[in-house]
This record gives sequence, C-alpha cells and structure tokens, in this order.
Amino acid sequence: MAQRKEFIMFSRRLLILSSAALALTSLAGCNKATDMLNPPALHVDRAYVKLAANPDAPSALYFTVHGGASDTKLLNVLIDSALRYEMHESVTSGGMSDMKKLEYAVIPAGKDVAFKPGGMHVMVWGISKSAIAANKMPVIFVFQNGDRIEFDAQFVKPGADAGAAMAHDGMAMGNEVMGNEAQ
Ligand SMILES: [Cu+2]
Repeated sequence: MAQRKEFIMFSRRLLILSSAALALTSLAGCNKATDMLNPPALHVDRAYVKLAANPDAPSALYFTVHGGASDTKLLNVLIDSALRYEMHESVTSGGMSDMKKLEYAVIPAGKDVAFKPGGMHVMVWGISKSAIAANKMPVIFVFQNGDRIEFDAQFVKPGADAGAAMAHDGMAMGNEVMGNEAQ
C-alpha cells in the first residue's frame, strides 16, 4: 500500500518535471518536443540589422535559418525598404579580413545556419528612415525549394549589444515567423 502511494508520488513528480522541461524547450524558440513529432519546418528567426555608425556606410543584416525536412539553399533576400543589398561572406586570408559576394547559402535539412558577425551577412545600403523609426524591416527570404519566408528584422543601434537584445527578444521574435509557401 505504502509502496503504491510512493509510486503515485513519483509519477506525479515525473509529470511535473517533464512539463517543466517542455515549457523550457518552448521558451528556447524551437520546440524540440514538437520537432520530434513533426518534420522540421524551414523557418527564419533572430533577424536584426546592426546599423552603421556612419549613416552613409552600409549596415549589416543578420539572422538564423532553420533547415526544413530536406536540404535547400537560401538564394537571396528581398528588402523593399532598402536601396541596395547583397549577401556577403567574411573571409580571412593571411590575417586580413575581407568579404566577398555570396551566391547562395546551403541550408542542410534540420540544421541551423546563422548569418552572424564575422561570417555570412547581408550588407544593406540606404534603409528608409520610416523603417528605422518603426523598428521593423520586412525581409523576404527566397529559397531554392520555392519557399518565400517573410520575417521582420529589428534594428540594433551602433554600439548596442545585439546578442543581449536578441536574447531578450528571442521569444517575441520567434512568434513573428510567417511561413509563406503559397508564393
Ligand atoms: Cu559585407
């Protein structure tokens, strides 16, 4: 009898623990529990534009692409509120850091690919003042598999810590993901 009661207590504790773990994984942006039941969905999050201190200099767009059920490539981005933009890759040769044009980025199935400082990025020229004022730069990510995913990038002021801003906004930003496979 006592043993049975103990077992019930134990299962109850296990239940509480597993729901706590579930809540934690939901907070992390990508719900791992859901990923195990459904195939991974291609999506983008954590998009932000690090504004250049000099308004005439280009700013850099960073984001994370989460691979879907099969391998694909990010072919381009479309940004209405900028005059010009180009995908770049930072390369270091002989201690010198330089960047070159990136034709596409390979997005392996189920893997995360981060466009981040010192690596792949999108250089952006002439961002509209209204987009900056609204703290919202809509970006359409164009993939080889035909998916076009729209996601709003936020702005990070020169000198501000993007990492901290993203950590705090991670959840809210994750909720903004809009799959747009119809186009
Ligand atoms: Cu660049």
